[in-house]
Amino acid sequence: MTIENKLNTQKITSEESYACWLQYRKITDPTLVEKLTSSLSNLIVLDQSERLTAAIDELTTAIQSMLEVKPVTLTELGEENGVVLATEESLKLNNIELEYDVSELTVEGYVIKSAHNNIYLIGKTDKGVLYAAFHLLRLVQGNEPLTNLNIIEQPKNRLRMINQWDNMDGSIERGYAGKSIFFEENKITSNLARIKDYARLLSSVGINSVSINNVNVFEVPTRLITEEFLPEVKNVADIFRSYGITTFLSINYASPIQIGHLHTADPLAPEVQEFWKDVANEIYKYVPDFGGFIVKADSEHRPGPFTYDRDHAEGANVLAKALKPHGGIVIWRCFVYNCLQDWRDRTTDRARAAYDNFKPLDGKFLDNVILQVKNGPMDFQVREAVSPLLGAMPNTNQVLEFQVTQEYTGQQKDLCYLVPLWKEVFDFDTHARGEGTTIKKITEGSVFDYSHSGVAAVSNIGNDENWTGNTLAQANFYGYGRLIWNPDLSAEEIALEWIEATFGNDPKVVETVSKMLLQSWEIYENYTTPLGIGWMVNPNHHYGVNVDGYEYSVWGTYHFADLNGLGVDRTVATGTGYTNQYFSPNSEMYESLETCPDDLLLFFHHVPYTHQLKTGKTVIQHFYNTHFEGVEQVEGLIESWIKLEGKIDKIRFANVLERLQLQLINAKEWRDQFNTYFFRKSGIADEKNRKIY
Ligand code: GCV
Repeated sequence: MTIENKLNTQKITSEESYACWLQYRKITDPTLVEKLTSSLSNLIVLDQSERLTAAIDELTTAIQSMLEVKPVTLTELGEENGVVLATEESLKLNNIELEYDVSELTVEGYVIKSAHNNIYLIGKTDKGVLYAAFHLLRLVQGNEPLTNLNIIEQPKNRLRMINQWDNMDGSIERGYAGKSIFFEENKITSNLARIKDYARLLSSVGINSVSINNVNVFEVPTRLITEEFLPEVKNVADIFRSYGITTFLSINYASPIQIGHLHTADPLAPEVQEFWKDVANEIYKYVPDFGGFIVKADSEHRPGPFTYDRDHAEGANVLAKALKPHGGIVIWRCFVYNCLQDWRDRTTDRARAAYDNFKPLDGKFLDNVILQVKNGPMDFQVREAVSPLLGAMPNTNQVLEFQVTQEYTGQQKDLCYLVPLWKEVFDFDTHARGEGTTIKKITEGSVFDYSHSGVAAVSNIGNDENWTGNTLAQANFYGYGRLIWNPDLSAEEIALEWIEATFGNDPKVVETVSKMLLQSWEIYENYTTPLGIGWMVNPNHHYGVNVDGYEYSVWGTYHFADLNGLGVDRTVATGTGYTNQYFSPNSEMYESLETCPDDLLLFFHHVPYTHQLKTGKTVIQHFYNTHFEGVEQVEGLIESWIKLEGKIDKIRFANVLERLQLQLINAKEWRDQFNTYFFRKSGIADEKNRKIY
């Protein structure tokens, strides 16, 4: 039996599993309860809107659950003190003076302020008020006393998006937490309550956009943009809107042929342009604030403008023109490469593809097009170089793409907290405008004059009771939202917030889970593919070790291992020339064997097994060491978790333990197959004489 079939997905109902970080557990300390009750018993809401209703609902549910008091909702300021919810506009109308000029807030910003014996939740708009309400509840869950509050928050990134890869038959591409919550049997779900709970979770961490269907759009979902499905898309969009979230759809580039019955999808054909205009007009009748389209074109067998000898700017602009009058945008993915390339030809390099395809088009896209670029040039490996396309197109809007779903990082069986990886990407200095041009500054829109920028990521949720399959993978969902709101938050801070909201404040639980999360990326890398080698996964499903594996490596392995050495020579001097896609001094740093960082060594260079790393170890010895250590570390994770028995409810405890045990099987398989393979290739024994099978 393979590991992926061993998972005994639990169908046991558990409120804690479902609630994620919105547990709102009862507060037991009587002094704290008294203080909080006096601050939170009245909710005074000075405007009316769907989002303010959502904020009031959330506060009411949470306060009732934590303090066992149902707060009273009032609509004007009077004798009673409490939590005041207001926008900049209503603050003015009510002549309320706070020691802060609210007009300075950006459009989604908010202030939480103690003043005049009230707690003010003030947003530039009602969206900010909703975010402020979630922030206040985060403080209460973290046992903060709520005195002298003076918090000013504005998101650093404008677009903060989640991409569902959900198919309309209910399956999810790269989904590891059950079926889709959006679709079943080629229809949109009737379980709108679950969509609402998803919207609450997204909004609580500041995510403001969602695309609900897979970027690989096949037959039925192609029709999502037609009258057949738009009434139900509207229902979903209505829910998201009241939580400050804009709805997008992925489209099939061949729609003019498939649903428009035209003979072409050529973006320059007038009838195709007409088709897209009509589609846009129809969509906006149902969803007046529709966000726009996500497009995967000319990649992995998907149709695109290349069929008509058009470039991607021509391809995207036809859609952008159709959406423009309605305020919509096109998010055009740069994951464009030829998956049937022959890898034995060493001048061919998949890593080069995004830059080679898009860099020459800089400035040719309309201003409501955003290019979505994966964080690495390959495909969400446990470690890759940062994509050189990010920052290389000063005249074209860009959005960075992460993957929260753990396709190549353990598939929510193995523990892998991804926030430290994302932070490394954000902090990478591209040098695009000299030193200090970090990725986070580019996505924040402070380097180039972008009209749109931000971050998107592939979701990791499904209809499992706990949303993410592995309870601890909820930390990635939470962490993604919090980090893209503010990329300067640390991975530790985010982990602590998540743990306290999810499991409570027991110091032993907080300390243990935090340590487990923070070590987990390194552990996963240790027993899988260190030194930037990547891949070596089973074809198609991508879980578990396969030394020569991966479906698109039929032309030869991705790692080029032979009797003498391994790694991909991406240098200008002797390899694919990829290092040249970086700005100086990164290009020189990666080009030279001396300065290339060890953790990306095999991503950039082909070296002998005896090559000495900066630690003094050889590559082969490093391989043996990390693989033995990785397995021991997983055993350590299990020991740590077992010590929490009784401190965490049984269902979540068992859920994580079951996954950790599968992780151990996986880690051992990786260790044994990986070490054996390289021992046989290199003929070099482990200097510690450990058993290699
Ligand atoms: C949605 C990788 C994944 C595919 C995914 C693709 C993409 O190749 O394995 O499942 O397709 O990336 O990002 O479009």
